[in-house]
Amino acid sequence: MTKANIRSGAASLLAAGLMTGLLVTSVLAEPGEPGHAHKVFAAGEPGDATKPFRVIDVAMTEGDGTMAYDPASIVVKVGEQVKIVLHNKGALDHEFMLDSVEKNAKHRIAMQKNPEMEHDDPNGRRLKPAGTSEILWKFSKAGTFEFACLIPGHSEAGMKGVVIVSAK
Ligand SMILES: [Cu+2]
Repeated sequence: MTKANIRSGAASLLAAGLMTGLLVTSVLAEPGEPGHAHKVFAAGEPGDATKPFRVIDVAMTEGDGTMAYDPASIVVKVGEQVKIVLHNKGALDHEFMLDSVEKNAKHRIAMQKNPEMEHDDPNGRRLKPAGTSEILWKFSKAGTFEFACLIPGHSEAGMKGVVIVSAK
């Protein structure tokens, strides 16, 4: 193989890689939004800080073989905005993933394969011990949703809760 051949081989590999990348991007993107992956959430949508919101503090706690959120249930009206202020009061990392029961169940299985999976999702947080974080959320859909810690064993130990979004 001459040098020129090697170079063109590398170039076509690069081109193939770029094309694969483009293909993946176009599959993820919404129609009419090239390159912009728009995530759809089960439990509503990220909130707007310029609009009114209610503040709800949620503690992440550990007991004797148990883990929990306090409160473990939140009731809101459809369309309401809530700033959920999370406080990790335990000695371990904990998560808060706000989603449908089905999506959290799938995500929990993925976490079993990769427990240190990093999250950077508008609907979820992972907190270190003594950590705090906030999620401003608009509950734009009526229904019953779940918040859960998807770190293996945690929701099984009790670390899950429900959000009931009532119709007006
Ligand atoms: Cu946890």
